[in-house]
Amino acid sequence: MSAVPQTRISEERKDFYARIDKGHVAPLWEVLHELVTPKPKTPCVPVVWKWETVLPWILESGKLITAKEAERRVLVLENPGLRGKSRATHSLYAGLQLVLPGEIAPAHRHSQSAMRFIVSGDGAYTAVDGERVTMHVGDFIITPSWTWHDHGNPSKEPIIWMDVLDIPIVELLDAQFMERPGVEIQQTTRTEGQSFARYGNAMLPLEFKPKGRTSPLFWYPYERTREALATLAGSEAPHPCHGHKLQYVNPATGGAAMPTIGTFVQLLPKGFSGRDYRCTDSTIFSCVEGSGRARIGAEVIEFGPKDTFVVPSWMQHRFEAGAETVLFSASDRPVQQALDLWREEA
Ligand code: GTQ
Repeated sequence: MSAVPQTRISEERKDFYARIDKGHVAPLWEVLHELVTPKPKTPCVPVVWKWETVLPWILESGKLITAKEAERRVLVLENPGLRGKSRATHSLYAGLQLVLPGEIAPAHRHSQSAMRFIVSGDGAYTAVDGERVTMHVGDFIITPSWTWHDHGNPSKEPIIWMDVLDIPIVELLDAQFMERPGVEIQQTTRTEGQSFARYGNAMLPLEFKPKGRTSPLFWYPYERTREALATLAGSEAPHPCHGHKLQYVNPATGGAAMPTIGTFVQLLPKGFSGRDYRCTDSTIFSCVEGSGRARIGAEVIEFGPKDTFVVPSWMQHRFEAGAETVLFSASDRPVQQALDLWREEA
């Protein structure tokens, strides 16, 4: 038995490995300790993308290529432990997308699910299967798997949002599909606000039949989110680790709003000093308001408005907030929970 790394391998074993290697066979005992570990072993590391650093690059990208030519003009947020893999965490892709005034990002659809979290700008739209929604800072918007979507900016200012997609998960499963419809802008078939009227008020149409696992509500406006957080902050004690934290849900099921991406929002009161916490879902955070510090293992990440940062799986972390702070976050928690893998420790 050698479930621990072997320092010296005998000539006899080397010879054996070489012979079976030719038949595409390998000895488990040389790699078992890497495959089945006592705790999560992730290449993902803590990282922050400061708004002041990335904003000039995003705007510069707007001078180099149009949204139409790029199809999606996005700067990918690559985790330093996963360079070249287009991933913010091991399981999720994240990027910052720019659409300049007057531009469109042409329609397409793919099996990957996408979510947008609006970081800067006001008045651009995204269209999902025939319904447009106007974007405002702090809005959380879903593009469900295999739904047609195009983006446009009829406003006078650039719009920038964070995309999170389950690209690595779909890639792992070899289930990628994508299609272009042959038109750049899809026809609108529903009035803006129709889905919100149907699904956004704790009511459902009588004839409602789910199309899939993704929430039928695809726009969660920050105005409502912020109001909910303010009411909670004014009426209950904060959780010792999370402050006042809510998860975005599918109103028809009470489950996560998306099957592969869990989404959350939390308010840390001014002066909050949280307790240590860890969970198995590596998480991407976007700071909406306020500022503070995330102590992640031995690292300290300072964050302010519009900064994005990552907390890797199973790393102890705690939050401190200088001012009243709102954090949006996204992770693969629904996947882990569906597979009975998710763990947390406070
Ligand atoms: O807006 O459809 O950041 O297809 C990456 C791939 C955004 C999108 C991304 C995409 C999109």
